[in-house]
Amino acid sequence: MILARKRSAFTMACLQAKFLPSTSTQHILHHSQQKRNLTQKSNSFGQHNKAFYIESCSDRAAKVASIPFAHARLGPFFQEEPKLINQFSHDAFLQGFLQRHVPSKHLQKMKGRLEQLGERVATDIYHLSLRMESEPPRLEQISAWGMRVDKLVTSTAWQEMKAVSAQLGLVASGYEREFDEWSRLYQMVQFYLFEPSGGLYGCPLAMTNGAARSIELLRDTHPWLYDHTFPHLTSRDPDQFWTSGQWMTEKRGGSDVAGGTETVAVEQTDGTYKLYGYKWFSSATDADMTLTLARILDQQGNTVKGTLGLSLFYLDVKSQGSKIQIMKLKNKLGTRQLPTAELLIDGATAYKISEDGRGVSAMSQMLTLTRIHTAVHAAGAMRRIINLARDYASRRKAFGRLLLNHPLHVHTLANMEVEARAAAIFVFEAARLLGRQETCERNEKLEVEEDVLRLVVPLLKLYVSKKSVSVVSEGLECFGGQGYIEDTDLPRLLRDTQVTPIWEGTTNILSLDVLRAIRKSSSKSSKRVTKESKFGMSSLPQILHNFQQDILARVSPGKEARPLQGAAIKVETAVNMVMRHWADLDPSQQEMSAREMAYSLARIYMGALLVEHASHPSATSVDVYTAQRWCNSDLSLLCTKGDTGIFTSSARDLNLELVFDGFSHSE
Ligand code: UCC
Repeated sequence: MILARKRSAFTMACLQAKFLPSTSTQHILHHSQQKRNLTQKSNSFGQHNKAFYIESCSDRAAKVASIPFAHARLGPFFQEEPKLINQFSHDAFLQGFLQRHVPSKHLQKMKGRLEQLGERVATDIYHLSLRMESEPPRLEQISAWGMRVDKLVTSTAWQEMKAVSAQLGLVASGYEREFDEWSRLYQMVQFYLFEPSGGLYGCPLAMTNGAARSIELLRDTHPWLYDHTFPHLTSRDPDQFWTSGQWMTEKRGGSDVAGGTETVAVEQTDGTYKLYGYKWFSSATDADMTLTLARILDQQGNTVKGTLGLSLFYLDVKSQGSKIQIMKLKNKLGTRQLPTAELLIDGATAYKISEDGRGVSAMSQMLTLTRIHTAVHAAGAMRRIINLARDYASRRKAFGRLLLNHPLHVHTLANMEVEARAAAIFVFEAARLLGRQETCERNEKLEVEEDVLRLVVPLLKLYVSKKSVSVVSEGLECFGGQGYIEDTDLPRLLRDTQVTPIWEGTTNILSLDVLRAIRKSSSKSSKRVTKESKFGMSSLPQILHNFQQDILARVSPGKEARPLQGAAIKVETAVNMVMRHWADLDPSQQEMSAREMAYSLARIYMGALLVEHASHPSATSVDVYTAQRWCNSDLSLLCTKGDTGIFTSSARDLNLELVFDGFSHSE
């Protein structure tokens, strides 16, 4: 910049002193600013000036070269772009979490590997994802000679990402269990770093991870399935590695699986089944295998309706030929790298791997994994945009100062940072709890944690996904107009995170899943907590009771530490208020307020995690400040909104009137 200014002053002086009258000098500079080249200038100077200029300027080439606008025609100022640097070594919060939880015998090895991954996601893996974005999959349905081929064409970058994923052991690390109960935590941290640079390959990997866990659980009952698939799903060898699909969604609806699944399974004499149906949203159409739901057709040609009619099937996709036809590729807002398709299944051979009618239950393990993955993707997107925006704040000057010297800008970034940390700790804790469920000996503590995890998974998925859209959107704003420009690769982050509140269960569906888990727990009367507790709840379903106790235990040390006392008490007060409020609602009010209930539980849980983190001896003042900021927000939305009377039956009627005002509707 300084050099350019000096050069510009020098040119001006030369021109004024030696060659041109000052008006002509102004003329030249004016035209330069208009970004025209010198050929154009000679036309616009007029014949007199042109002749004078050419005759007088013996060393014209040198002079021309020194005019700042003449060479590049772009002007002298270039904004430095935000730099993507090692995504692990600069993540103080993540490192603090690992330090706190992972025993020293594992920590150094784990950190060493994550350091390497943090570098690769900022370099070669990221570059691969850019190619994946610019070379989206396409479908060749008819060959040049008129044959129906349904050929899915993916970019070489997509295929390379499969190999990279296998080599990194992104799925394998969850099953090798090298880090014992912290293996899932390690795996999800790998994904946390990988997702924003993974070109959506995290989607097939999520489903593969879910399938691997489902099949691992079937090891004793279906050893042939385990032996045939598990080594491939968890392989680090790119030539051996398989991915899996998760075919749940059909034309009649993505959420209402029980009501919408039309695919039927016809038993064959050899015990296999032939499937017939139409899958509306197959996310990784090039998967090697899939798990899918279907209804068994009995001898009379009837099926059982609802959940009880659904069974789970294993299907080897690659060997089906024309029995699986790709009808079309989906044209989506984001996740454009992913070959998402509509599939017609016309007699594909499949194997039943659940009891009759237990398909949804058998698939729930897979859902647990893919929902955690979705939240990891969302939390990773928040981290990435903030990292870039933070870097940019140290490079971008506006109104005479770097952005980092504008308190309003930094205040905005700090708000985002608190959300991102809360999301990250939520994800890490869910992964830690999952790892414990999978590897630790069962005892009372683990049973309580199982209840907590049952609630945590939908809460995590619904809250973090929803929040990521607003945080990433805010992040784009931090770059001004550049945040809206495709070449920067920033808008992709928003497009690719907008999917997270939608797939794997929308916000409302997951809020209802929370309600379903609570009600299922209530119906187990033997486990119902009926004693009056010191918090005044007369009968809280066991799962909520366990959740509440978990929260209270986490914030207890914080109550002893002065700077955290206020935050800890806020969490404690909120959880008690929410439980009391919820217990007073009738079933229809509980349903209507399910989202506010879920938001409250999620925010309380995140508050408890941040307070717990900040009360650890190794915590920093930033950890304390993060917990304080989080806990100063509304943690008990259910009560805040409920107290306004918004969940009453009259409010329900008014909602209908408001929404359909001026719009006639049946029913
Ligand atoms: O496939 C899709 C796209 C894949 C992309 C993956 C990407 C991952 C991203 C990675 C990052 C890059 S999307 C498909 C999305 N579809 C859904 O998520 C479905 C949404 N709908 C639901 O979640 C519903 O709530 C259903 C289908 C789970 C509920 O159906 P039903 O028929 O009403 O089920 P029930 O009757 O409530 O539950 C049947 C059994 C019960 O067990 P029992 O009979 O023992 O009481 C439930 O407790 O299943 C059990 N169950 C569960 N268990 C149901 N849900 C769960 C659960 N979440 N956890 C544990």
